[in-house]
Amino acid sequence: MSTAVHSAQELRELVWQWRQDFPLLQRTVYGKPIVYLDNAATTQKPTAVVAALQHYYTECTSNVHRGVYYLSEQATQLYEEARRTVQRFLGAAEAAEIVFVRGTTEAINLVAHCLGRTRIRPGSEILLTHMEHHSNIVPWQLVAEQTGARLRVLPITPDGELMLEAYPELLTERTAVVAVVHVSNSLGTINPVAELIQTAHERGIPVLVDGAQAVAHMPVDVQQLDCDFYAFSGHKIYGPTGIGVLYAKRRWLEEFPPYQGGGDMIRHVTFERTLYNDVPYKFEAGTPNIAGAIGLKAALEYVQQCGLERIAAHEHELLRYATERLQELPGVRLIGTAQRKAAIISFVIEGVHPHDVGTVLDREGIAIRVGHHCTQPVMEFFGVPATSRVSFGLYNTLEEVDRLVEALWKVIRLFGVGGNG
Ligand code: C6P
Repeated sequence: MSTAVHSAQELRELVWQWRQDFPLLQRTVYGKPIVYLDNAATTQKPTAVVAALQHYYTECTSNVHRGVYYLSEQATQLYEEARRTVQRFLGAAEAAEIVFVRGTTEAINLVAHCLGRTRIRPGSEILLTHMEHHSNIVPWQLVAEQTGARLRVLPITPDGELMLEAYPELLTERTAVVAVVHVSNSLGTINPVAELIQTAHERGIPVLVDGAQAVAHMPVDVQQLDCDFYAFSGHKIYGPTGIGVLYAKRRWLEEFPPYQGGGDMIRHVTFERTLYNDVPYKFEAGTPNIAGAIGLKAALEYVQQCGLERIAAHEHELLRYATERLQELPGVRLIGTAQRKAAIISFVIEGVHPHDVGTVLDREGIAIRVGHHCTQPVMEFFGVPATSRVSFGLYNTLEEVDRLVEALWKVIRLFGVGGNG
């Protein structure tokens, strides 16, 4: 099937077809058809992913890289095919640059830990941005404490964009690494990561990109970006929980010491000394999430079959329409109004706590996330304790946006916002 971007009408019809692939979307909550708008937290799973998990568990359960028997060879083949699928999906130069981990959080911890042991020294600087998820702050803080390095932070603007003019001065001869989110999970901002990487590389500084909120919403090519590290989670791209990916250029994986020790990451062990396995296995200690990797392969194939350009075009239309409609509502303030945004809208309603918004919406069958979204520095910047956040996936529709707006009117009337009591 061609993945060329279709007309708006064709896209809408396709979305109704895609929806059939997600059994959960057929269910009701409180007697109402579910409207699932919390895709940044996790996505629903298509039947292809559930079938891939079931196939592994019912047909080839066995461990990988260890057995000489048929089942184990089959499981190993599926697991390694999954690695090659991720490689192609990200445009990586070789499958050995794909490390399976639990998720974005573990991928970032791995890089922080390893850089902490190889490159980060007392006085080193770790450059983050003000819009990072806690997963891309705390691991670096831990490393800074251990090594005597310090964190530096690229500020953001009131629109929720990076203050790019401040970037070059923040890159010094002490900067050991730049770690930046591709798409902000609380603001929706798409950051110009290719430019940030190029500027850092001109100074010989490696860059980690947190792609947790990007890969399901736009095509990503790590060789084009030229990032040193790219992290994402399977469960945010229609795959299983507990599986994620660290892409790292081979030279880093060769240079890094192992992150964890255990089975499968070794070549030879004596009590005196251990010889480590080749990359990427050096970083996959213990029995991996075999089913997860196989499920992730099915998810990536599913997304590619839908077409990331088409998904992006459809979600852009949802974002445009929802932004327009939310702005019509009294007392609504959008948090994050960047020029380039993906699939996420954060907002507050004057005088109403986001938890109340979430609870009223829940009774209408609408699932959104309320809270600080693990980005407390962002909340502090905007002077709010929390926001309500709507985040789209490929299966959301304009009709669902209408239901959201209707439910928000209920909130507005219930709390008498702007005299609408
Ligand atoms: N954000 C959200 O509702 P894990 O938990 O490892 O799969 O992903 C962590 C993570 C890292 N970076 C970004 C930009 C993220 O959005 C997330 C997860 C979820 O926004 C849960 S807090």
